[in-house]
Amino acid sequence: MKTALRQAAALLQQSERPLLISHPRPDGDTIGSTLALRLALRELGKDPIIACIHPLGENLAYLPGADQYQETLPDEIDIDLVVVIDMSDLDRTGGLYREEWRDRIPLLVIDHHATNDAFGDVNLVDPTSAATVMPMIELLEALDVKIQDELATCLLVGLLTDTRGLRTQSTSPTVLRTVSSLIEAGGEYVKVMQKTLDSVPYKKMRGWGKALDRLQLNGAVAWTTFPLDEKKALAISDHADLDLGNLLSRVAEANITAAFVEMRDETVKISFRARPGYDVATVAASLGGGGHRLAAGCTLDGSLEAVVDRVLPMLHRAVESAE
Ligand SMILES: [Mn+2]
Repeated sequence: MKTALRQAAALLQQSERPLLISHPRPDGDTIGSTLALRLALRELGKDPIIACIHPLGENLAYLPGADQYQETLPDEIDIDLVVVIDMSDLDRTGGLYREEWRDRIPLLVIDHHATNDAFGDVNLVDPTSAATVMPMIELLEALDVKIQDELATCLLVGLLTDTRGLRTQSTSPTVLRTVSSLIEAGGEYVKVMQKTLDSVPYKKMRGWGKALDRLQLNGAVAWTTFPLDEKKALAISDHADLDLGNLLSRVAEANITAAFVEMRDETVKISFRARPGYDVATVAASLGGGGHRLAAGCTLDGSLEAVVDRVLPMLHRAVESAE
């Protein structure tokens, strides 16, 4: 980490026009970390470009600099460094990264996923961190940037979203101390809680209503489905995250939950959640997906019904094997 930190800081110091990329279906960590780095680099007199192939949700669009995001990049682009943020492999740039850059422009990776395969020229990756925000803070300190006000708010967003409001297993004393110091530095904790975490667009909540109407519980497995026609009726796009996985994870009687969402390309996207002591990573991996023991996912071909029939027995076996 220490060498990577020094090298990462050096890359940013040498750069004049870095391109910062956030991952598709952007969450608070990729956006908060990117916007914080953008503010820091501007303070250092640089001219960073920020990009993400999908638009930001309303719960992130209020952040400083959010309106500067580009969804596509011009063919001719004048950059001297690429920084990819909160992603474990290059596919996660959603196609924004160009292979032609590989030999001429350095690639800096800032991330916290255990599955990160160190695909950059410099990899500032800390798999023990609750969010990418944590290595980002170390980097900003190495760059001698003062963390305060708007910048602190951006960092709070990443930390508060990746810990789902400080309730995940990753919420360590260090995380809580970091949140405290970000608040002391002028980060707007209540605003982030209100605007980012406790803010569900009306049509998304209507979607939850439909999904919850179909909620089923069998033993310790709870699940629901979200068919494409309902998604279309509510004008919910495929990249809009319904976040059903986290919603279902709260069913008290369930140790494993699954949300089956029908996509426009005739696949079904599944979000799995497990209570501590149970494991959905193995199920997801056996279906070609990935993730962590407590939160994982995959995408399968087939009709909603067929996929549900195929996957439910696997979830019951996962419950049994943990007991
Ligand atoms: Mn993250």
